[in-house]
Amino acid sequence: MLLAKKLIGGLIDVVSTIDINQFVPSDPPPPRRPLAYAEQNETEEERQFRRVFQQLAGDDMEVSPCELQKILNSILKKHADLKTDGFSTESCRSMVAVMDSDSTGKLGFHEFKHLWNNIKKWQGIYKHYDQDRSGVIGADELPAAFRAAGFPLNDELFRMLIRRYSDENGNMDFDNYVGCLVRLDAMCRAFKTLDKDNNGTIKVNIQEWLQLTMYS
Ligand SMILES: [Ca+2]
Ligand SMILES: [Ca+2]
Ligand SMILES: [Ca+2]
Repeated sequence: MLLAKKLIGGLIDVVSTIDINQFVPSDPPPPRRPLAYAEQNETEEERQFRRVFQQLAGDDMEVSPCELQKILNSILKKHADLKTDGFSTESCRSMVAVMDSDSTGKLGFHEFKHLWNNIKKWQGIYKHYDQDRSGVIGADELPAAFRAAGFPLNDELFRMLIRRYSDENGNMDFDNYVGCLVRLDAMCRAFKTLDKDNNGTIKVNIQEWLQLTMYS
């Protein structure tokens, strides 16, 4: 019995090479606050950002997947050092879904700002870890870049992400990189929320599992 336990224990140690405590997903977007409260307590930077947001979001003050696509692709045009074939509709729908914490189907000010800050942070990492200045993150550059972003995955997971998000030469362009990180970040954040005792395992039922995986 003890031996069996030891064997199983050993096996689990071998299998779980990922330490949950080394994962650093971003904080969740803050809850929606009354506009009057938000405006009173804003820094000058936030006020400026809100003015820009108001222009981008239009009358409903929320950014739809289609608006997000237009915003991101118009910004990308100014960054010749980031190789990309443009953010796709599907990728923008997925990003809105994982950032939409109040389930409006669009991004409100705080949700958008949160996504924006993450993209800015990840763009810095992308440029830094694109060591051969090819404009894309090669398979050899990916582990260090993702570790810097707070996601120390194991080799198997990196291989899986390369199959899913990189081209046939193993290169990840900028829009695929952002799409991958937005999803990874959101899934890790959701996991940490469910892993209340922080032991690296969660128990979910089919409903919770589908909510987690299908709306992203
Ligand atoms: Ca792409
Ligand atoms: Ca929303
Ligand atoms: Ca590169």
